[in-house]
Amino acid sequence: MSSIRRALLGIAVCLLPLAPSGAAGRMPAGQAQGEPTGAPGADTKRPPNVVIFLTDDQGTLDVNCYGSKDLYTPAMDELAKTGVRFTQAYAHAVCCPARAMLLTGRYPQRGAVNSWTQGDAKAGRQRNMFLEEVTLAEVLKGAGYKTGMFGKWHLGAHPDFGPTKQGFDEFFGLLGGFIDNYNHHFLHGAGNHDLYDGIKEVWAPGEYFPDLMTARALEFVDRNKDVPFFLYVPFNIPHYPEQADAKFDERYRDMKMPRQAYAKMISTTDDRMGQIMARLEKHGLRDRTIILFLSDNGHSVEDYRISVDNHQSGLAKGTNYGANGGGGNTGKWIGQKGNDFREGAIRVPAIISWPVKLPAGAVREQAVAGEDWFPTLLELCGVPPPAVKLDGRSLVPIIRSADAPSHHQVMHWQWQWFWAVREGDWKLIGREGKATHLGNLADPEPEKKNHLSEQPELAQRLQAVHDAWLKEVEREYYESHPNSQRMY
Ligand SMILES: [Ca+2]
Repeated sequence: MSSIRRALLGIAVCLLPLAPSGAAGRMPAGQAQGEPTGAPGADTKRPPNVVIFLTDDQGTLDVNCYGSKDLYTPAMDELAKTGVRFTQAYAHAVCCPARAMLLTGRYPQRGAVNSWTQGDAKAGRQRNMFLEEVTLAEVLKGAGYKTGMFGKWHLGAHPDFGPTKQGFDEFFGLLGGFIDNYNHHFLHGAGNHDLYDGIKEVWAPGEYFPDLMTARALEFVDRNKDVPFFLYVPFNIPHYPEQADAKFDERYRDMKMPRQAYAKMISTTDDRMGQIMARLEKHGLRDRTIILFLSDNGHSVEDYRISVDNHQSGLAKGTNYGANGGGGNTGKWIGQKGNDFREGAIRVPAIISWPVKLPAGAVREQAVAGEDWFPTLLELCGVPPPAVKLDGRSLVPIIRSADAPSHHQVMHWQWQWFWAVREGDWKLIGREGKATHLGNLADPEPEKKNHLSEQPELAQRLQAVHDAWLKEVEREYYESHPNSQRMY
């Protein structure tokens, strides 16, 4: 552990005795002085548990409570009934940066997550999120929480940079972007086996991964039911390969492809979320547990086949493991996961639920960023933020009021050499130093028309805003790691 990292965590630990569950200054939302926390008779000093369900490639409106009428998503819909649902929540266009912003509260570029942080863990050091990034797990662990992560990491595969080096007491799952759910191999290129318990590679051929990770999450809840815990559940689904639970076959029998295959994956994900929520209920923990549910990026329209002979997974060349080419529902928005920053790529379902403490059945339309959840959760837990520059802002005022202003007049995204900047209803999208599309979210068909040639001055001004942002995050990147690889 670096001295900077030790010092930062030390600050959080030192401050801890001053702030148990709103005792000093920072009150959990909705809690009046002297009001007990948690279940009746519970330890009033005990801070709330935190559970994050991060789904993978679940599109903008692909939950029934977001307007899809053809899906079966009872667990996700239950969270909307018992919580606050955001209609304008942003994550990122692809997996890695969405995870970095969620876990650090910072622009992903600050932590070196501007290109794929993945690879075979046994193949030596490749791109990893900087170890100096302070994660939500580290801060909560410093505040006395038990921390567990079960699912998909995707912030660097090297054992020195994995979840157990970033604040998680325990980890089970995959380090890279996706796996076959039965043989647990990453399937792009030549493939590689990717199933780990902590830093140890483990094998479970033939066992369905969503059930393996859910079993570990349930066991974690059972074992830690009497102490505060942070349970991070980044599902590897509905991301391809679309290997759904067969119990949903009949329900979607008459649905057309590719939505049929995708819908089954959404319901499979929802079902495993529901199992974990039921376990919280069983232990009487629901009222003392904050649940955040969100997706990492928009739906995918990818489709792939095994490209080589003798693939590590044992699958034959030509085997289709794709996402069947789409199936997501973005309503009036356009765009999808990938090198794309239109709304369908970055606007995701997001719900926060803490019964009794936060509004129930509420909807918020303010624009919120993926970086905002980190300070939001810390404020709700009564845990001081770490002494680092955070780009996110606590959403507690917005959670409490539909009239509170959005914190973000300007929003930024970048992935490799693709970028976007949004100001008001305008969004400028570009590649390297060149703007390519100026869209307006208030148009009857949002972002369809390119206003670039009509509005050159606006485009120029927004590009300058982006350039200034990039200069600032790049400066920090290179100054903090002068010998690091190029950002992209
Ligand atoms: Ca994803």
